[in-house]
Amino acid sequence: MIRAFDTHKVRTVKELTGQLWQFTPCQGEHAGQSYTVATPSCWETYPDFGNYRGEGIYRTTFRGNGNLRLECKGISHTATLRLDGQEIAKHYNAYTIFDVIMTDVPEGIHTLEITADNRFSEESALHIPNDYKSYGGISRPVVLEQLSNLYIRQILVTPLHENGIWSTQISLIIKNITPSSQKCSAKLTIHDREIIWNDLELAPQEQRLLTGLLTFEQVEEWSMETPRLYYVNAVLEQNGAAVDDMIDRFGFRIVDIDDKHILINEKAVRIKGFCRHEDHPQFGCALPFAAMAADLDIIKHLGANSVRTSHYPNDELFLDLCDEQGILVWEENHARGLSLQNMQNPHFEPQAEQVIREMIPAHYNHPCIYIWGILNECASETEYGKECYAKQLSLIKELDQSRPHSFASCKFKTDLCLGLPDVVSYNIYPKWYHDSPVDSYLEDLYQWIQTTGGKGKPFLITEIGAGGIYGYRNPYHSKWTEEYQAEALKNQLHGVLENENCCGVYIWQFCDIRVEEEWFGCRPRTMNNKGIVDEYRRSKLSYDVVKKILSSYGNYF
Ligand code: ADA
Repeated sequence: MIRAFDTHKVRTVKELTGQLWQFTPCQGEHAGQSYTVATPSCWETYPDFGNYRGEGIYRTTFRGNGNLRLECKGISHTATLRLDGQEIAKHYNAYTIFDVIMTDVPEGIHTLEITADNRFSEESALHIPNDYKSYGGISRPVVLEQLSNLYIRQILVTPLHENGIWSTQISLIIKNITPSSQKCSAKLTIHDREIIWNDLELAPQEQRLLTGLLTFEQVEEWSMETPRLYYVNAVLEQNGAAVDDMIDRFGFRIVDIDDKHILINEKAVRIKGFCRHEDHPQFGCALPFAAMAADLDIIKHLGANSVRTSHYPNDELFLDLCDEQGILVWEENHARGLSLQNMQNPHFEPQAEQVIREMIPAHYNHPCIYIWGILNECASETEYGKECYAKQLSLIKELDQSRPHSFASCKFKTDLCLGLPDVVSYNIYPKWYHDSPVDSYLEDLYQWIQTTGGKGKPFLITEIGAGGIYGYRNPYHSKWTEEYQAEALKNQLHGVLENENCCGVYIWQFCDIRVEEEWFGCRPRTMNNKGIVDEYRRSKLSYDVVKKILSSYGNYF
């Protein structure tokens, strides 16, 4: 399953994953041997490859000809693509979509090779040994599309609501992929409205931006309670015949902030969420649809209304599910805990910027995303770091003025960047990493934030939690027991949710996850054990405690 809906009716789309490919590791004791594996998948789930760090070549064949578009939704973490032995694309980062256009492909059977590489090196500034695993493999779908002479590259729909009237600002990008000029017309439809652009002529290889505004009399809003989705359908025609199309979904909802709250359609929402890694003992980071849906069932059952995609852009199919179920999403670019030295790696800024430039257009239309985050717990206590934060936050605003932005800090009273984001967000661990009383710790931090650029901004706790090893229980409730975790979370959640200065909370974290031995080998089980459920989604004692507390608070202030 690629998406929760068909994104094309005219353009033919064929998923190349969702079947067996050949896999050949390039290093290690099995180098050069060929295996038959299901895709999408991570090689850490194959026998003998549980800890393989290196390159792996995935191979498949397909019949095709003419103009083709290949889209990779996620190759972890560095990809090199070859068609019939010729390199056609390279891409860094496991969590963002990339594509390659191949023109005039001769008729026949073609061989596609995708080399995935999950090694750490100076060239990889974002995938580094960390408190989550950089898996290896084809972790999200690979799709082959048949194109004509022109195609639709992107549709962005920005809902507007003024004087009680809903409208949508449209931007449509089309491209001529031939060496000759092409005449065409374009039509875009939403609900009972349409825009037509006639008599277009695109020069060879020209990319054209088409814009427009549609106004509506009667539409239903998207909200957590009534997540009403609408389709946007764009078609390109040449000589009266449809030659390409694109379908996407969006919702009529507006995100705003005031000096204390995040507002969805002018209602102050109380964020009650979980930080969630894409991680599973059976699938690595390549969770199939049913596993994603099962995670969301648990999250809803726990009384939560939001997910933070810690610490990278998520699979768009997961976002489709959040759209359909009214679950708010904080999505963030890919970074966790990068030090000043990490941020001074010359590859850091271009790689972090690339993730933002790929994440926002690809996920722009999802109504569930209410905020963009960057650079979780990076060096925001340094002047150099502040320059990086400022550049990336302004890039987000350049790409999307319809949503607030933020970043999750762990720098307590040393952060230099709180004047930059729309929403001030902190990761705090009273009762875990330090024994401070939650209430006074939180109030002390909030008062300091008022003096250092955070005044007049919503204040969000983006992480709070404690470790609890599944099955470890004792009458002393010692640290790492399930009892200790439940008591700490009870204390922490009441402290945050009863604080009138906080607009909400994300619990760290939804489930236990694998961590890199290279750095977090000290963690028990080489796992981050702060999940409310363990890696197999088995409830810990904190599950019922968290459910009771979250369920006792409504979605709005
Ligand atoms: C940080 C970090 C998380 C995780 C957490 C923890 O806040 O953002 O990714 O590492 O600490 O478990 O300590």
